[in-house]
Amino acid sequence: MGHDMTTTPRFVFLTGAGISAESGIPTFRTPDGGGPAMWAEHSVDDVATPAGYRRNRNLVHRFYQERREACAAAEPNAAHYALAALAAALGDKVLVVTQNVDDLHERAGLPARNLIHMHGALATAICAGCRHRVDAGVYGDRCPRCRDGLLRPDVVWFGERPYEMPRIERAVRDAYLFVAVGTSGEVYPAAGLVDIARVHGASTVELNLQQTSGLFDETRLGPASRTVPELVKNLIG
Ligand code: BJW
Repeated sequence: MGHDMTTTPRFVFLTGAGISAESGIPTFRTPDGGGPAMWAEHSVDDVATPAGYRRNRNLVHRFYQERREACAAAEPNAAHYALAALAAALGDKVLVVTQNVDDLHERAGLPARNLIHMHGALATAICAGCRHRVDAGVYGDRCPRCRDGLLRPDVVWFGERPYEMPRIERAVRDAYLFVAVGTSGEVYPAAGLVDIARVHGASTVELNLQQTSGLFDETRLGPASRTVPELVKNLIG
C-alpha cells in the first residue's frame, strides 16, 4: 500500500548524545568539552544490560535516578530548538528519531508525533511483565496494573529490541534527506539506518564534532548548536 504523500516524513533526523552535550548532559563514549563520558564512569554491563539489572536493581535505579536529575537540571540548546522550528514549519514531513533518553527535544517544543525515542525515555518506567508504563517520578517496585511485574527504567539496554523499528525503517526508506546529529555510529541498529537511507536514495548528512563512519554523503564538522540551526535555516529557506 502506498504512503500518503502529505504525511510521509521526508526529513529524518537521527539524534544522539552529542546533540545534548552542550546542554551539559555527558555523552557515552567521547569526553566532550573536557566533561566525563558516561561509560568511563560506569560499567556498561552493570547499568545498561538486562543481566546487570538482574544482578543489582538498586544500582541500576540509582544510576537512572541520577540521570533524571541531571536531565531536569539541563535546558534544551539551539540544536533542539532548531529541530522544533523545522517541525513547526514542515509538520509531518519531519521525523526526529532520537537515541537519547532525555526530554530536551520535547522541552524545545518538538511535538510528540514528530519524535520517536528509539532507546526509551527517562520520564517513564515500564513493567517488565505486562509492559504498562508509569510516570518515573512516582514509581515503586511493583506494577500498579498487573501487581506482579517489576517496574524498571523504560530504556532499551544492550540485547533488547529498540522501540518502533518498523516505523523508523519505513520513514528512513521514504526519506529524501537523512541527517545524523551527534552520534558515534557505534550502536546498532541505529548505526545501520544510514545504510537503509543510502540504498533507498536519500541524501545523507552527518553533523558531528568529528567524522565517524565515512558512510555519509557529507560531513559537516562543528558543535550541533551551530550546525543544526544552519542546516535547518537552509531547509526552511
Ligand atoms: C557532538 C557534540 C556536539 C559530542 N555537537 N556532536 C550489529 C553489529 C554489532 C553489534 C550489534 C549489531 N546489532 C546489534 C548489536 C548489539 C548491540 C550493539 O550495537 N553493540 C555495539 C556496541 C557493538 N545493539 C543492541 O543490543 C541493540 N539491540 C538490538 O540490536 O536488538 C536486536 C534487534 C534490532 C532490530 C530489530 C529487532 C531486534 C540495543 C542497543 C541499546 C543501546 N542502549 C544505550 C543505553 C540506553 C539507555 C541509557 O541512556 O542509559 O543507548 S547504549 C548508549 O549508546 C545509548 C545511546 O543511545 C547509544 C548511542 O550512543 P550515541 O548517542 O551515539 O553517543 P556516543 O557517546 O557514542 O557518541 C556521541 C557523539 O556525539 C560522538 O560522535 C561525538 O563526537 C559527538 N558530539 N559533542 C555535535 N556538541
